Amino acid sequence: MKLFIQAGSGSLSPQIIANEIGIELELFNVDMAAQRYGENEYYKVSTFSMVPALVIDDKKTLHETAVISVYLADKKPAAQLVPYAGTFERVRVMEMLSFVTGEIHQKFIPLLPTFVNSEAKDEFRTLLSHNLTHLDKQLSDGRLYMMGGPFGVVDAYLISIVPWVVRTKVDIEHLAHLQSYMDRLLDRPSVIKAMRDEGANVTDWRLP
Ligand SMILES: N[C@@H](CCC(=O)N[C@@H](CS)C(=O)NCC(=O)O)C(=O)O
Repeated sequence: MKLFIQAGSGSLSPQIIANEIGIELELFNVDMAAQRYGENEYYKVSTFSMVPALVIDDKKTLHETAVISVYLADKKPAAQLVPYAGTFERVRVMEMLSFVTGEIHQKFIPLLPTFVNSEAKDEFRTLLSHNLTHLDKQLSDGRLYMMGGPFGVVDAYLISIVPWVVRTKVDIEHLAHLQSYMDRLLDRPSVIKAMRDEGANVTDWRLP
């Protein structure tokens, strides 16, 4: 399978999941700044014109970080990266993935260098801080991973995007549980490999 990625983006999440279950994905780095909006070269691969996109075969291309991550995780149920379909635990994971996509991932986007003015950016920082505090509270009972069980798709997604707090200047100094969670995830071999495969170094992702 081919995975279209952009280094340093949420596309790291499906790479981590693939590493966890030992699936070799063919990676293609897309320069999204050159490919935005419209029917450009990448549009032939991804009608969403976004990364990640997973090309499964010549008829099936799958989009959305959370969905691709779950699709891959389901390939090896014994790895327990996502609960079985039909269980309430699975729905809880879907709930959290939806929260991560809409309320965290997409709240970061206006803070990356864009057209958004500084007052609006401050609003997004406040929103993000609020949403990240929710994660910190969830971790406060001493759990190692976000859903209270083994490492899974939610953790893979979060470690792909929460480190953006550094470059977007979102203060998480007071969120001690979240900070040690991030540190723990950055020690994980599947995460280290995914970053290396993108040409990144885990130390660059650690909180200062
Ligand atoms: N809803 C998508 C969002 C993915 C996303 O925001 N991708 C960004 C890179 S992090 C992108 O491809 N942006 C294209 C653009 O800005 O033109 C998902 O969850 O995968």
